[in-house]
Amino acid sequence: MRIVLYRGDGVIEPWEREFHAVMPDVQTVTWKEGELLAPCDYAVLWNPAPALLAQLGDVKAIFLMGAGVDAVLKFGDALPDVPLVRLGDAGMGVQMAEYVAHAVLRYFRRFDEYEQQARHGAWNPLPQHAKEHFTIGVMGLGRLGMPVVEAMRHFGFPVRGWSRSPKDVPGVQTFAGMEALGDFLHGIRVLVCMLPLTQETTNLLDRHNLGRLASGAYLINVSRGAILNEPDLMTLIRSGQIAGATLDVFRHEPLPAPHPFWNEPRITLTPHISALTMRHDAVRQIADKIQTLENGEAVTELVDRQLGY
Ligand code: OXD
Repeated sequence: MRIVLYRGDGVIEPWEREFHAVMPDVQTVTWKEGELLAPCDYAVLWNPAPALLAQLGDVKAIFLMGAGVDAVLKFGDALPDVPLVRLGDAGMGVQMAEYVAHAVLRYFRRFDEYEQQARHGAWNPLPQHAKEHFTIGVMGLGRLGMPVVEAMRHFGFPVRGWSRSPKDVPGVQTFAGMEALGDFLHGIRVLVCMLPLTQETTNLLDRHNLGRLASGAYLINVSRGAILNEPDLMTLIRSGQIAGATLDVFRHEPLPAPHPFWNEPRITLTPHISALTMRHDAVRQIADKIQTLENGEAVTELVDRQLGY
């Protein structure tokens, strides 16, 4: 069996090593711009080049090395008509839960304010926030959203969840669809965005929707930067309507040097690290799914191109 491995960032060697360890009988193939690809059974990709995609019409499936599919679906009809499989929770769910729990607790226990105070030599205990008024709203209740919901429940926060289609989650007030978005957002203290980037979610977090949160709310975005209207967030932060944000993803990555987010102390930035792909877990998962497909069975995490995830 031959598998072509490709990443837009060129970091292929560690993936090749992992594939050889997990699937010793498989021949891995690399590809460079301008080359003709020899026939392959499967493709495993991240941020693919259009010229490679154009040569994948005969593979049995394309696997992605991550959970997000926007960087591939943007090619539309140029994407070969073969099954497209995203990564499931390959060690990413727990990392998301760690990242979000850290950010929420930092705001809830006012560590952000204590950091500022300490810089000015101020010893000044602040009143505690009341947990019952610190509602956490999680947008996206999929494989990566649910560990976040569970972590928030573990700490005893009131939790709301919003998803495209109705979901029943014990102990969580759930809302579904655009018609319920206003009710979901109303009065939330910390909004956590875990949504996939689709036509519907692009710019969803704009001045109007963020303005529905509680006064002094916080935003945590760990999914895709283009879901957030960045100038609108700056306006709301400057007005005090939004007290702070923790952002791991941006419309343009790396975040450009002159971007106003860099100099805004109420925004905490990280370089798209909230849930790093664990190579070994990912390759194990892909290997299992290849076996499943070879057995003629259906795999999970098959991308629905209409829905966009
Ligand atoms: C992903 C990502 O989609 O790393 O997996 O953003």
